Amino acid sequence: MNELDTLVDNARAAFAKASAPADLENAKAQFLGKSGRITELMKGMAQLSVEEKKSRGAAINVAKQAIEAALNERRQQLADEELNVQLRAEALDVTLPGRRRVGGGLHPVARAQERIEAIFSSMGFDVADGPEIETDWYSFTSLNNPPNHPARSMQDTFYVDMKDEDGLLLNLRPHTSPMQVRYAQAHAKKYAGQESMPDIRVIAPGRTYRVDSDATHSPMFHQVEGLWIGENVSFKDLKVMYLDFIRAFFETDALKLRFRPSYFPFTEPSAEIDIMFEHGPLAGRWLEVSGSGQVHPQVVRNMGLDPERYIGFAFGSGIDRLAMLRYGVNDLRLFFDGDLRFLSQFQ
Ligand code: 2NL
Repeated sequence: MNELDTLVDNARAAFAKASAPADLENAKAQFLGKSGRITELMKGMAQLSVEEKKSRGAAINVAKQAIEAALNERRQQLADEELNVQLRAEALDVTLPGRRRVGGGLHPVARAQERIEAIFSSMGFDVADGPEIETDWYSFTSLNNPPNHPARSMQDTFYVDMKDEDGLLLNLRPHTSPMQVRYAQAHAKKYAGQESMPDIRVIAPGRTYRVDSDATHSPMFHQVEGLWIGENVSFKDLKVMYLDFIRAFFETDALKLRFRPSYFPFTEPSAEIDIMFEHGPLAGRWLEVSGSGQVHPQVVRNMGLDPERYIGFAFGSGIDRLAMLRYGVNDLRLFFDGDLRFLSQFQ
């Protein structure tokens, strides 16, 4: 084998040994670089005759082209290998099982509220929803609260640093009654001047706020109030309606209802509603579940209705408390801590 063939073989071997593009470029310099073997051979032709230069030059060129071809081949090989490594690394296993989404669900208080809405809807009640930031008139005056009533105080009600048209601070509604007054006003206006008006049957569920915080009180809580106003509505209707509701809510007829005299400025007479389960862990104890009463004539007037003609009954229950009784929760704060160990039990 002549010297040039050996040189080409050596170059091929050196390129084959290079396992990365940088190694290959180093190997290239040894053969094709400025002071590489080919350049050296070219320089070595200086003393040769013109004839000899011609044939020697041609032979060196053949060797140079063979080395360049070997270099390009190896470059392509390395590039292919690199691509294959990358493709293997990025390969998708389409047979892998999909990632499951963590299941969410409704908060127990929201579930209780949805049950309440469904039950009252089935009994022909509208569900009304409205502002949580209220005026002094809707939260207090319209409900017959005297101007100096303690409920109006900063110790009991949250105020917003913004005034209404009367120059009074807006409040975070301490009950959902304002929404019922708004609903009743709209109803009265709609039928004003007509011979008769269909009964007002509405519930107002939602968030309410009071300055209060302990194991049984949260500064934000949920209330549902119900209102039924017509020309011929009585305490009997309230009692039957509430008994139907509470039996549907707890899914049992084995419970008793009791009305206990009480006082609210917006109803006269007023009563607390207690229930007693006949079976189960809560059996045998009277549990207070609602306030209620005949809507005070002044409140009927504030709704835009004639209290000589229209009479009404109302109740107000805590949704959080109903949810606690239904789901057997003993501390109200669990509802508002956002602890998934607690919340996920309801899914
Ligand atoms: C309570 C007391 C009650 C009402 C709410 C009401 C609403 C209007 C007019 C008259 Cl628009 N009354 N609501 C009546 C009696 C009691 O709730 O302590 N609930 C937890």
